[in-house]
Amino acid sequence: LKVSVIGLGYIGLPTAAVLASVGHEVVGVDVNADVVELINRGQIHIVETDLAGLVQGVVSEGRLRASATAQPSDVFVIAVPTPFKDGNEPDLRFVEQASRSIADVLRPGSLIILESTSPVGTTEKMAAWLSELRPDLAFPHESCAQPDVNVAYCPERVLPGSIITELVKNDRVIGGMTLECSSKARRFYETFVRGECFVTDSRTAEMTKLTENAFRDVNIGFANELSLICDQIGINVWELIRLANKHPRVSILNPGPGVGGHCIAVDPWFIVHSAPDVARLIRTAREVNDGKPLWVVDKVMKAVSDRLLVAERAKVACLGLSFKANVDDLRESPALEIVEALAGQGAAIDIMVVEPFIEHLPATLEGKAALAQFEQAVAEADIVVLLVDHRAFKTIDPSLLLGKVVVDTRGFWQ
Ligand code: SAJ
Repeated sequence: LKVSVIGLGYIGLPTAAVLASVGHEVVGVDVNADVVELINRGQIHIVETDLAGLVQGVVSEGRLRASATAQPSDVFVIAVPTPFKDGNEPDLRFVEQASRSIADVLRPGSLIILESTSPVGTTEKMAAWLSELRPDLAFPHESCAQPDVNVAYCPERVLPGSIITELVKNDRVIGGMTLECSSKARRFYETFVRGECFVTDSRTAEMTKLTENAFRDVNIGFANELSLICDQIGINVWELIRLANKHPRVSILNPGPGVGGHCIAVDPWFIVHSAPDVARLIRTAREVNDGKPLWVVDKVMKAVSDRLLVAERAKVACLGLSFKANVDDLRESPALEIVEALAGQGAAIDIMVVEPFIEHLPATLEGKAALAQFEQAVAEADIVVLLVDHRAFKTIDPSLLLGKVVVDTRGFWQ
């Protein structure tokens, strides 16, 4: 099939590459000219396991190419961001732009699939926008069971760091606007997905995606709340969770410095926004998780104050900046939020940041912290703050930590 993937980010690019690798003729479309040029040279702009080789292979074989404009295709997969605008409402601007960008090249028989995490009703909205732009084509809606163009929602569910594997292995939920839309979309996914494809309507599929991430957020919120309680009453939360999880029906997640990334820290708000009066637990979990970075900052600042009683400056090594282990992604990272807050304290603190996945500190930390090498930073520090459980930090020589205050937000060295 000829497939256009709109948006070549963390989801779109791996999806385009996998589609090309199973034999589809794929055009990746992105508004960023640098990204288009880079991909056409067989290179990539993100760090993701096995992605570089895959893209290089399919580009050199001529099965994937990037373009700034959409091309006529059998299938259009839309994978663009859906931010939560200024913390107030879902921002569908990019879905709208993507719809505009494909409107001209649609033809009878085209299948459009939205993969972006979206508030319930977005797929219907997208069909309505397209219908306005292309009055000559019949789009699916309540009174049109036999549309010219098929529209479905099929959320991505892949875990950053394992995207290529999960794209193929995971089950998919496919929500067509009509039964025909669902079956067409299902046949398309079955060309590269080895998991099962479950069919439903578009609204249920949209809510399924939001529910999955809200479920994880609520469960991490539970673990984070436990960590605050345990800290207050003097119990080791890691030991507690390990023991509670010995129960056959208990499976508590890990407390951490907060919840980051552009999915779990954002998507539950879509649910809260659509049903604010009843989404109480989901909202509270968001608040608990969003409060955790400041709690960590307070812990570190307490250690800093103690140090400043006996020394002129406190040296703090912050281990990790990314939003989770073994990725380079700093979006909504609680680790970054914590380091920025520490750097803004105005106290006599020297901050060393260790982040193996980046070469330069983000602009917000420039001149306020120094990028350092792991062992050296730990050796020099008075206070060591473990923020991200990167594999590279596991093999620490325990003697390096002797005599230092350790704030291990992930229970990594327990
Ligand atoms: N975290 C904890 N404790 C845990 C697990 C995670 O503090 O026990 C933190 C992480 O450190 C990170 C954040 O939560 O800051 C989110 O990380 P994650 O690994 O749970 O999830 P993401 O954001 O990388 O990917 C999620 C996945 N969703 C679910 O697991 C339900 C993925 O399958 C989705 O495709 C992705 O969101 C998405 O794009 O929506």
